Amino acid sequence: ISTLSPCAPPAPLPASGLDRDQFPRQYLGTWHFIAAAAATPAALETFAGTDSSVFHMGQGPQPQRLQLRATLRLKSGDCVPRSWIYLLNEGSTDLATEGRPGMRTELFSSKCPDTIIVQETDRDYQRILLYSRTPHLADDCIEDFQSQAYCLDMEEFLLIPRSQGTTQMGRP
Ligand code: MYR
Repeated sequence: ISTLSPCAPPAPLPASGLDRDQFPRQYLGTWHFIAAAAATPAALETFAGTDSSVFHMGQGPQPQRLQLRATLRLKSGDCVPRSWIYLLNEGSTDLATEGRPGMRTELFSSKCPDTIIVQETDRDYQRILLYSRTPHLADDCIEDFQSQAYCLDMEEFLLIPRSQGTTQMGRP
């Protein structure tokens, strides 16, 4: 062994002392999809045709439900709307997806401000995704995400291109 490099996986958002006044409120609103990482290419395949994508997290009709809407911009230039309902668990920052019983979404803090790391685990894949409040993110923030992914043995990396310009919510 030559050098032991310090390995730091993403830090989970602290669930202890979770304040329902603050959470999930501070994460509502617009997020831009920046990058994804996984151990296998198959886990990232769903994003392979994706150009810049914008997500909007909103409060559902009941406080324990969140509504996520997305406009995915494809490399072809087409925009595809998507939506999900997340169910909040009492005392936790983990999210369940309505209609996807095997799927778990966990939230992690990232070192850069105004970014969040989301880990998705389903029966057959696990991946981490980086979102930012701003469409462009400094390279060192992206590199930092990538090294956290390496730490989790996720060596497949996908930087979401934005060759079609930024898509806008509600304006496909
Ligand atoms: C998918 O494409 O597989 C779904 C992606 C999930 C995107 C999550 C976007 C931002 C997350 C912000 C966290 C808010 C939690 C209250």
